Amino acid sequence: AASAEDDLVLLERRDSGVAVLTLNRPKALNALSDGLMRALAEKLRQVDADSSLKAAVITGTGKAFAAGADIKEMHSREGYSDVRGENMLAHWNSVSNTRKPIVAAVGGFALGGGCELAMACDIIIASEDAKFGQPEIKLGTIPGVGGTQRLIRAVGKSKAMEWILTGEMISAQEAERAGLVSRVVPAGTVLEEAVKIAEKIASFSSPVVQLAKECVNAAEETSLAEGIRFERHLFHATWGLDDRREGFQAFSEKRQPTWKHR
Ligand code: CO8
Repeated sequence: AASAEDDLVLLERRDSGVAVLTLNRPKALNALSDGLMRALAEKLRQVDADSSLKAAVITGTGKAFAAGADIKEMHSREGYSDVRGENMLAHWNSVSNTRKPIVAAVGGFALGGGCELAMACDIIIASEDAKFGQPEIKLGTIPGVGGTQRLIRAVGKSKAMEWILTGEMISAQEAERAGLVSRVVPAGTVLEEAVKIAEKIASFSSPVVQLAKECVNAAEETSLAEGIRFERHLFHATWGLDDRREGFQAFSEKRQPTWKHR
């Protein structure tokens, strides 16, 4: 049965194998309430479990991708025992735990938890009107769902420190120069551009795509030598897949491969 919480994130299944997840609390600039994050976690679980879906796009509505965690909701919690007791932020791991690739299509504000959500995705495409930032310092707190860890990996120490310690907003163009986003596209086209990338990814063998994603992500957590060993194992593992055989066969026969596990 559909609940009100369900509507906080809309899931559209496209025939191309791409799921479009739309954050849908426009009146609050898609502030990421507990309910919204629970709905997002549930929809991502559905995407991972549905073999007809190969990749996902997460996008916002109107003026915002997401203007942060829900400040009013968080403010209602008093003290450490409240936030720890409720395990505030528990649903956030669902994004990085999703095995299928996720493209963030960011238009408007991606602030605080919104910037952290975009960074938990695999690729960020920004509209030219996108604004990123970690403004928590202005509220007397600090990023709480990966911002301090993911931003430094994305843009290096000096920029990460400046952005986190000043709380200033970052334009799409600066985010692209710094390597936070992979490209900037004209306003109004960000969702379709992100979907195109997701469709390209969805056209390849799904298990192979997921192995590649897992490998790239391992680089953020391991030493180089360990990461290279991990990569070698997964590379060898592709020899166990029909699709690896088909890809090589198609090349030698000068034809397009037909993936079994699309
Ligand atoms: N939380 C709750 N409500 C919000 C949020 C938010 N993060 N952002 C905007 N809203 C609400 C506003 O209160 C307003 O509601 P109402 O109409 O009822 O007054 C509505 O959305 C529209 O917003 P504005 O009128 O402010 O729109 P403007 O265009 O004037 O301003 C801004 C847009 C600049 C984005 C402004 O809304 C703003 O500064 N928002 C807050 C940005 C921010 O500080 N984000 C960081 C939040 S802290 C955080 O994310 C910590 C993450 C780690 C912990 C995660 C815990 C779950």
